[in-house]
Amino acid sequence: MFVKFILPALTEATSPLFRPIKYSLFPPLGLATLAAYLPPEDRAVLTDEHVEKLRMDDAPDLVAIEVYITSARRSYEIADRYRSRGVFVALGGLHVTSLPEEAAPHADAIFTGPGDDTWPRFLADFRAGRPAPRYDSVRRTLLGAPPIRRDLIQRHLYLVPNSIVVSRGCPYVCDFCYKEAFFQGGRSFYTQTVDDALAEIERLPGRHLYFLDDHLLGNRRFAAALFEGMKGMGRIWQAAGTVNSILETAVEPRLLEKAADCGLRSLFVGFESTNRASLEEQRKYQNLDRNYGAAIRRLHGLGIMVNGSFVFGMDSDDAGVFDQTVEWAVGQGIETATFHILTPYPGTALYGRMEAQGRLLHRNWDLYDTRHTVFRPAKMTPAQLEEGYWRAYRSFYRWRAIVEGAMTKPDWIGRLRHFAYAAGWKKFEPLWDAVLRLKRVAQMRPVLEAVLRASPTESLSPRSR
Ligand code: B12
Ligand code: SF4
Repeated sequence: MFVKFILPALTEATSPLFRPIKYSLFPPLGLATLAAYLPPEDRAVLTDEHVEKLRMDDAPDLVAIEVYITSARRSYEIADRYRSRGVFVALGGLHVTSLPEEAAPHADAIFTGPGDDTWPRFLADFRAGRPAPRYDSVRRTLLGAPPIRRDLIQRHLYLVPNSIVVSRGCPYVCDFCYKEAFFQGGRSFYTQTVDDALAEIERLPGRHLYFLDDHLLGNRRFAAALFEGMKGMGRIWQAAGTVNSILETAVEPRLLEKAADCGLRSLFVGFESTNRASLEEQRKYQNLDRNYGAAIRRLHGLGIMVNGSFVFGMDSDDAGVFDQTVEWAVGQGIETATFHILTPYPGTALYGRMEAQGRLLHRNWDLYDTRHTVFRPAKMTPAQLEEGYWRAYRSFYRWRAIVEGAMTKPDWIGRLRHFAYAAGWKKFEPLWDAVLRLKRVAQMRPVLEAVLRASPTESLSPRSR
């Protein structure tokens, strides 16, 4: 059997004029995970439209497409093309889970939730000649999952080919997050076994890893055992965690110290807002009354850089929120920031509320990319929200702010690392574009590793040298 896995891209990612580096960061891990359920005698191809041209003149027996909200239109286009030639098309992923009725007319079979239980079930049905039109995930476990088909990933096309997920979901429930809708009907937070996770890490070549788990520190016992096992592997890695987990890990088992000790060098932290009312509104209770400054100091003290995530446009946000947030983030010495315009994804509690209040401006999913205002904000106009969002990026990444942020670091190694990392992402975008066009992104990997490695607290983690 010939199975083709496709990750379609949103229009921007394939622009002939400018290619943002973010689309060449990570390979399609979800699809490579599904490909692992095929026996070796089947032929599998994995095409990521973000980094390569998609040809549709082939004749697979089965096409499996991962659908995100921003690439839904393109996904349906590709599905329709293959189906018009009689190819069986399976659609799954976050957006299909949110809106199965929208996806169904474009597919022979749709899948909701994680595919780890439904996909193997479907493959058996497909081979037997009686595939069902819909598969809903109910049995949630990663036990016994086969190793991801990394051989299908074209490593040289990505800056971070070693992305990895060792859990699914997250223990929290935030109003704007896709998570509750995606994991409806079963467990919404579960991990691999520590041994399986370590074995997957061992299989990855090179030094650098990026954990894409929503909350790597969510299960402390699992995380502690994982970090214990990673000691001595000589890895440097990045991941995501919540503010409370950073503060709470000061107590035993001193998770963050363990993480730093086995190579954690930068953490994506969901601060979301410095405004208490906004956090309450989004039911982000785990952030309420947390000392953000203390969390940042704790990370910096361990040589871990901070990528702060912030959301603008909550009902308590007025036009002052952009400057306040940037000023605060720069003053705290946060190295990189990711800003988002609040976006109600279908299926979330936020979407339900906005819809009920008649505040959705349109349902053009292409623009549900966290960079466009798609609802009517409470204390600003939609245009003010967009303008403020772009201004926040410009002010956070202006040279003066980068230097100011760097100068909050106590020593020159820390200052230089801050400067190189922050400037590297945003100030050299034309350079990244050229590197991508020349297909030389892999050559930039050692630079990323060197910046991450330049830890002011290297003495804390001798094994990571
Ligand atoms: C890596 C990542 C990216 C990468 C690249 C994506 C990639 N290469 O896969 C980059 C940086 C490019 C990116 C960009 C964006 N992203 Co992003 N990203 C992620 C992240 C962190 C991890 C994805 C991942 O690998 N997951 C792990 C794998 C194992 O899970 P999975 O992909 O979901 O696959 C499983 C199931 O979905 C299912 N499945 C998937 N496809 C199919 C198909 C079939 C046939 C079947 C049976 C099953 C199935 O089975 C798989 C195994 O269980 C997620 C958060 C998350 N935790 O998922 C956000 C996330 C997907 N991103 C999101 C968003 C909003 C964006 C942006 C719009 C943000 C922005 N402002 O730039 C852009 C645009 C994305 C686009 N191209 O359209 C949202 C998506 C919301 C939505 N409803 O679609 C998420 C969920 C983040 C969030 N918390 O809101 N992203
Ligand atoms: S903590 Fe993050 S991943 Fe978890 S529910 Fe909230 S926004 Fe989603």
